[in-house]
Amino acid sequence: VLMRHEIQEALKNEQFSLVYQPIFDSNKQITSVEALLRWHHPEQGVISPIEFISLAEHTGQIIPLGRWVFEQVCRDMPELQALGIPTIAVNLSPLQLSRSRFCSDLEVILDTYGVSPEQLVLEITENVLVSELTNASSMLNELHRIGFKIAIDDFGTGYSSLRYLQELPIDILKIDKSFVNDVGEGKKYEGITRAMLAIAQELQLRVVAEGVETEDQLTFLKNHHCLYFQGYLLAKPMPLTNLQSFLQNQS
Ligand code: G
Ligand code: G
Ligand code: MN
Ligand code: NA
Repeated sequence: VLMRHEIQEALKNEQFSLVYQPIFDSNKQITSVEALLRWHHPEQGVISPIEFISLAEHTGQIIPLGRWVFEQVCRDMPELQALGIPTIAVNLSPLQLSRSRFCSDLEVILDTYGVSPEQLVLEITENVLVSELTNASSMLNELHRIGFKIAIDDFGTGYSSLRYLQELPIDILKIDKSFVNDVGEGKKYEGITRAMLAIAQELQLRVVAEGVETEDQLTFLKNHHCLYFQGYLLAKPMPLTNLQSFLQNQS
């Protein structure tokens, strides 16, 4: 089991790293990458965030850890820009959004590294919007006013009403992989995915389909006006250095 002090130690000992998973348009051009956290534990090897994010949320360590992620993304930004990748998506946890200093902390980091907020997509899960912890609406308005793009992650799996799609400053919907998994040859639960794509089109929201694993899924999504795709079929999350060779091999 992971102990609470281990996260603090791991930050100090530089055991965290980021991998980047490309997001493609329908011409297989990379339009963005999503930053995903990895912990290189000295005894346990590489640990997925599924194993430690909730612990970090309970202990409050998600605050320094989230700040580290944001700083690392800013440090990597020049290299990603040089590769022709215009934006990076960063996952946020609800606790980060609940702090009143959140916006000003981010602005200080942007300043330090000379990164512009337009280069960043902030991914939040739908449940942030119904969390009692956060005054999500005013925080999102503030972040959007600064210039960040806002994406709803795992769209369709949360407990909030659809009304927020119209009321909040949302730029992107990321359709959860559980829905993407249900479309294509031999699958019969395509209705919800089709309906989500129709809602997004109606509200002029950009849609990213997550967890695309088969050509059948990709074809279905393209036929229903989805324009952006992420998933193992196209590319797995990879360290920055591998992204360079990935792009070279692609062209
Ligand atoms: O590849 P994957 O195992 O990376 O991610 C598992 C889960 O961890 C996903 O729900 C993802 O959103 C979350 N996650 C990955 N990186 C981060 C991060 O930097 N911050 C937060 N809050 N969640 C992350
Ligand atoms: O919650 P969030 O959407 O941020 O989580 C992204 C997670 O999905 C990461 O764990 C990432 O590694 C994983 N992932 C990305 N592409 C695929 C895929 O094609 N299939 C599956 N099963 N997982 C994927
Ligand atoms: Mn995400
Ligand atoms: Na997701």
